[in-house]
Amino acid sequence: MTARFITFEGSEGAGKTTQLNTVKAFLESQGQTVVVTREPGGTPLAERIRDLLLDSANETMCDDTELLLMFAARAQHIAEVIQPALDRGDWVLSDRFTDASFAYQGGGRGLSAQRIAQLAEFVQGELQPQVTLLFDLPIEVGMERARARGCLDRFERSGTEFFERVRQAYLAQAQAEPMRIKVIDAAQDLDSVTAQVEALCQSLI
Ligand code: T5A
Repeated sequence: MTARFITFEGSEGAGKTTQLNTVKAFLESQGQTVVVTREPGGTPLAERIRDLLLDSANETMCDDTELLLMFAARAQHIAEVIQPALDRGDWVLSDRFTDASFAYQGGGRGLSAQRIAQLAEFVQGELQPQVTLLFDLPIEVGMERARARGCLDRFERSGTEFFERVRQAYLAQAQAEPMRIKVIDAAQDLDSVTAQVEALCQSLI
């Protein structure tokens, strides 16, 4: 079995984490070894960087610092978790990866895509997810779900316009790379979204 790297993307409250578990259950039912991880984070050091990034007290963080911290966490995550798992032949399911940097720091914050691509090349070289599930839904629906969970982090406090730019950047990526990025209609009820993901699972193996 070829090792597979699958990432889960979308704006806030899109249901990525919920559906990552659907894919994990499917792969394990097929006898596969699955490593579940997330970004920013996934290792003790990268989780500390995540805390800095999400802490709403860090409201003065400038956009370049945010971008560099995302890639610093990613470098650690690749070295410590993702690459070793792929080398072992395991599957890796990551709740977000570099597409999020293009969508949030590129689309949302307005940083240059070329600069982000340079960092991606520097940090990950040829490493790319083979499949990315993009959970797309109207911003208000996702924010309603996120709000229902409790207090909002530094990103979740951003305005609707920021998230609209994030959403459009994700959709543009999906249009540019239709073979890798599969768009899921995440506005539907849980059972319907799960059914869409289960249908895709069949094509993974
Ligand atoms: N970030 C990250 C960047 O800016 N750049 C980067 O490079 C990277 C890697 C943290 C933040 O970091 C930013 C983006 C983020 O703002 P995160 O931890 O993934 O990233 O944060 P969130 O996107 O905020 O994660 P959420 O947990 O809010 O969203 P999920 O995982 O998409 O949603 P999930 O599955 O937890 O579901 C949210 C709620 O909705 C319910 C669930 O039960 C849950 O309560 N739900 C549904 N309800 C109704 N219908 C459905 N279909 C539902 N699906 C789930």
